[in-house]
Amino acid sequence: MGVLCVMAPLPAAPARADNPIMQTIYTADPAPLVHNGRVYLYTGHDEDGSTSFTMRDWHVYSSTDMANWTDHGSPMRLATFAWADANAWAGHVAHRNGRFYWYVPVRNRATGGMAIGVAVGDSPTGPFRDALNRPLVENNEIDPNVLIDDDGQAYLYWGNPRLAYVRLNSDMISYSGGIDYVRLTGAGFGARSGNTSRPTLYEEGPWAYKRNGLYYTVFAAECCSEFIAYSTASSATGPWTYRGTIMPRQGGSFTNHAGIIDYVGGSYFFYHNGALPGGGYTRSVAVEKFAYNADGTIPTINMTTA
Ligand code: FUB
Repeated sequence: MGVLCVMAPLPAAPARADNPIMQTIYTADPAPLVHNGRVYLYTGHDEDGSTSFTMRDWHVYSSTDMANWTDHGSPMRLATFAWADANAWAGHVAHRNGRFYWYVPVRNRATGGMAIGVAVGDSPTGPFRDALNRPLVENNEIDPNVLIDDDGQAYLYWGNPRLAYVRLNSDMISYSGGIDYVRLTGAGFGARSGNTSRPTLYEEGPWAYKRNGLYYTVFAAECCSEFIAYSTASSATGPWTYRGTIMPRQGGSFTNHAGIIDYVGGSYFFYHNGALPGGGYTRSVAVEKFAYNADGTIPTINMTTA
């Protein structure tokens, strides 16, 4: 689809263009959220000239028509988490209790390992503050994603190389029980070929959600470069069945990262690529409109530039 671009300094202002959505800064790791008739798009930010991951803040955009986007600036950065010192990587925002919970992986200064923090805000555009002043989860893995099931149970998934989850309490900033690990099997997540320590295609970036009674986990597969694949299940904890590729390897970025929403009668697949001049570490978020097949499976989706 021909989409948009934005970019206006604060105060927020609308603008329009084509894929990639933002064309004046590099953005990565899209996490869309539909709230009160508006799409909020949370992204990471690759800094100019990056030759490795140089990511220090996150950005927020919003739209009511998927064509004109408003830039809400950068309401959250590494400094939001006093215990973090690097790697403002792929996050996810969930809405509950009238609040917005932004889960992000960052490097813990004390351990040097990755940890998942959670910030909270009263508005989808912030301000956000560290909800705990310490990590929520610490197992040196990345890419948190939340699914709130119909019975109210919220699950926080994350992981590279494993796929882990915990059951969040209703306060969304604590969890009960220990960390569970999804059994990664070829039937569940696709068999990986070649000599590798990873048994399946699953690499990172889980995007778990429920639609029409079916649970989906969309994920970045088989780095590098990555393609986007997915699995489905009849419960939030599996067992999962591998369903194949959604987005093939395309776009000149060695990573990809998906987020999916339904909005005003359409379904939208967000991802990132290397469409803007730069290199593998200067990525850009884009979006494609698509339609689910009648059986709930997802068709192949190709990247577009307009
Ligand atoms: O943007 C940093 C990392 O690259 C993310 O955490 C991964 O999902 C990959 O996109």
